[in-house]
Amino acid sequence: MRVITVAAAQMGAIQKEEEREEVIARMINMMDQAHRANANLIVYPELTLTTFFPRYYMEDLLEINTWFENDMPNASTQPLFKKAKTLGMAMTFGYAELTSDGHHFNTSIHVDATGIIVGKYRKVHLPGHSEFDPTRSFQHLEKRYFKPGDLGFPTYRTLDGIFGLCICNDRRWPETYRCMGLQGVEMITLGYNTPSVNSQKNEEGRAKRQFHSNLVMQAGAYQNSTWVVGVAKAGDEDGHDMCGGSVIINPEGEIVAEAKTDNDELLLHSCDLDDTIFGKKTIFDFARHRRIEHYSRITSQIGVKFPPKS
Ligand code: ING
Repeated sequence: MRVITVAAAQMGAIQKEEEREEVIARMINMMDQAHRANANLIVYPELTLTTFFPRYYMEDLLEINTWFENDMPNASTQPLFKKAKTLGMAMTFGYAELTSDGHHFNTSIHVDATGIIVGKYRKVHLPGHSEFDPTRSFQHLEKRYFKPGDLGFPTYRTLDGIFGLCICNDRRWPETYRCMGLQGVEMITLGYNTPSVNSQKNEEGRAKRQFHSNLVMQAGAYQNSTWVVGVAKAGDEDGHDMCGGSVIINPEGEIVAEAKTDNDELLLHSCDLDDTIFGKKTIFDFARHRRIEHYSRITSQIGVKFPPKS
């Protein structure tokens, strides 16, 4: 038995004007709640510290950079790191990272109970677009504000297991999970900011979005025999509704905990990392079953190449 009590800390809406300090206070409040429930690890959403700013079209780099963190920890997040260390709580959270050499990433980190950053990931699959798109009911400018991640899909050993990170749109791509599955990952933590409607297909509403969000995480968990913790930033941000529905999914792909509200809401579940072993030793024993001689398209081809017309 390698049981970890996981707290999935869904965050309700963060308005554009909300200061980081206010958000950190909410995060600390949830960490206290998680500690009272004897949690070892708390998982926060993507871009936890601010509103989902890629919905806004900006041109001025100084304005854009106000949404980014230069260092981590920094003055605003230090209280969160200090609280976590005091409580002996590990945490993962996402933020907009501006590197010292001027690169912008959508980043997530895993901080262990002693305050050491043991895992870092930069979002690889950036959805949306880079220029203002008047045909969309709202903008989704991640390709404008972030560079694709340059760290690959790392895994790392902590809490007596093998952990990995991904972020939001990454969860929709099977390659994400398999790259970590091929490293023996036992728990993947991810955050998401998912608008409740499709900006290019208004009839695609929250129910369908929630279905797709669960579908891809459950598949990823099952097909790699790993736990998946998916945590939303939810609710109405300045008139833009975001899906909630944070979940904890076991290595058989079953949802074992699910958020009921669109507010700050803590999900708790005791996750035994040993529950990943059976799947990895049987149906998804990659070494025994995979036939990589037939998979070359997956890394040699970016888009579709159609078969010849007869
Ligand atoms: N948000 C959304 C997500 O992947 C999206 C964007 C939604 C893309 C639905 C495609 C379909 O959940 C982020 N931040 O990636």
